[in-house]
Amino acid sequence: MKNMKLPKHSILAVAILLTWIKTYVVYHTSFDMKIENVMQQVILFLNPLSFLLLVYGISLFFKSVKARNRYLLITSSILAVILYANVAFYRFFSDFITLPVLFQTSNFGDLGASAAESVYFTDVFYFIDVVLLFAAMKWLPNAKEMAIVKPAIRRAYFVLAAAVLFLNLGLSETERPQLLTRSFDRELLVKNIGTYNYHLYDIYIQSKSHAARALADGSELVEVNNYVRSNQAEPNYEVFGTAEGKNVIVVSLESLQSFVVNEEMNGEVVTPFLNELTKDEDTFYFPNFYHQTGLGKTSDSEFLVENSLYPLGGGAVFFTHSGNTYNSMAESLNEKGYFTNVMHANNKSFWNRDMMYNALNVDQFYDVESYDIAEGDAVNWGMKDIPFFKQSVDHMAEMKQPFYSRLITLTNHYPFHLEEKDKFIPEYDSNSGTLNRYFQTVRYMDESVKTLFEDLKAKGLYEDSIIVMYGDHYGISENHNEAMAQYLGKDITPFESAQLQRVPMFIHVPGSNKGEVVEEVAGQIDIRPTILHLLGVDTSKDMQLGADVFSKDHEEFVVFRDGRFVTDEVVYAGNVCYDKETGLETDAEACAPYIERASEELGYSDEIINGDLLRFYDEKTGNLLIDETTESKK
Ligand code: GP9
Ligand code: MN
Repeated sequence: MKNMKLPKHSILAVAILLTWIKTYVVYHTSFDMKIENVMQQVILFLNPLSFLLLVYGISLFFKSVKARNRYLLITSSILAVILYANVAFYRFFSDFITLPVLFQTSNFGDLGASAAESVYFTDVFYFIDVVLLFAAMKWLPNAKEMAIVKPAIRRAYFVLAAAVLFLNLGLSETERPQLLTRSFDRELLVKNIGTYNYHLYDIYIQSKSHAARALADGSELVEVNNYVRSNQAEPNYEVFGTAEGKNVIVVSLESLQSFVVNEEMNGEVVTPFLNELTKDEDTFYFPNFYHQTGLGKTSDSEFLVENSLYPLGGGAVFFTHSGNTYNSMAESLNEKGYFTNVMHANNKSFWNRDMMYNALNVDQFYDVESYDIAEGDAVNWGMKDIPFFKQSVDHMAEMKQPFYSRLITLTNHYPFHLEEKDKFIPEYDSNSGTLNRYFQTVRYMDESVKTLFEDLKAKGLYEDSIIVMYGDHYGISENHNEAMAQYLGKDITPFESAQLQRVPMFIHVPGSNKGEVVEEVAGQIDIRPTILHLLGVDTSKDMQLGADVFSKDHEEFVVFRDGRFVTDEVVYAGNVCYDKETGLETDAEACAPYIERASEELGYSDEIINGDLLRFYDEKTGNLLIDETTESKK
């Protein structure tokens, strides 16, 4: 061994290789990550490398052997502790660590108790790379030699590290577009960018929102409060309280847009059951209802429903602000004695739901673990909607009443795949496979909603419940404009694009006999006050930007998250003012007064979220808590 000529920096290479291989082995042995194809496997293998090259590479700047080796060992140990902490955490929570978890003191009790139980003697193997590195330093002949590193070599090394990072990000982007901007899920992040990079990303996201929060002192609320109060809508007392005490079932209809409702596709009815509902005597149907989501998609729509505030313009608020104080609909209904819950047969960490639901005071989250997904019950993104509804209603039958359940469907999700037996109508015939299949999955969704109603009746829950259903966001993006133009028989102008953001909304009140088609222009932000008023809950103190759609004061003015807006007369899109009736460009004057209002309203919402301002607000009294004593209300 003494005579062997090893490369000068072999100890650096050894450190990188050991941690790299160990991390990859740990991915497979200690986390349950679903790897669906070879590319995902390649990314998983590659993903620790860029970070390891970078941190261990810092050793190239050291001038003494001792300091360099100590740095390598300490780094290796810290990384081993981080990875191991994730392993131990995962054993209990099936999730990766995120900063807010460490700072949420309420979690600590759980963490401590769980940690003790989830440590085994064999866990020393998670530190095997540290031990081997230590051994290598002792026995590798040149580990005790110092090589002078030329700046050019060092530069080349870091260029290589950066190249690996970009290769990694590039491959991930093809596997999962918009991964970093939308965040999605911790598992997806770890799968794609690796545990270590994931922690950096997490620190970045969390510190950004912490900084804005630290600067806010609550004085910002005065102006926001004035705006909210001046737009307050008085309840309509013909409707107010008509569903008092009933169970509330809110259904998020994945990717459902209004353009399929009451329409046909090549002679096939697409939504037969929903079409019936639009004419039903117990159903209010809103054809001029718009989604207001941003990058957070489904989760943004949930945010709108729970908080009657806008989601954020960049990133997903479920990820960036799950540590905020909120006065959610779940919280209001909790106080009225409701058992509040969300049902969604997906990983609980998806969209950071587990964290956000805590912040929203949701009593229980029925995630994928609460469902029995038999062979053939899953397609596309997960459990099919029909069995999902069935098992959800089974859960409801066990609940203490009244309950507020939010159900999130999944089958009608891009890329809209279905098994043959679930295709009730043929595909469409455009150049877009996505749009062609969309009609089929929507048809399946329609069928699933029908079964939901039947299941509720069968369990005797129907009469005592109200059912609110809304499309969460668009399903067909502008990439399919040509195909959409073929289907709609008209060009997709910015006006049409805005109109395509209509999603259906239904409020079904069994036995009410008051059902009608409500033409009012409204948006997802209005769902909360509308439901609360139906239940007879006062919202006059709520810090909200939506209004009860049944109220005479409800304003026909819907702001999209990207600043477009729609009123009863105009549509403002692509910086052009359109006449709502004709779809033709109209006098900019007609839009002018609303342009500022739209950005003002979005701005207030952003202020509330970024400054975590609801911690300075007492929703019971409507008082602003703007002095030191407020600091304790976190
Ligand atoms: C996943 C579901 C779909 O849990 O919410 O997410 P989306 O991509 O529609 O936001
Ligand atoms: Mn969705």
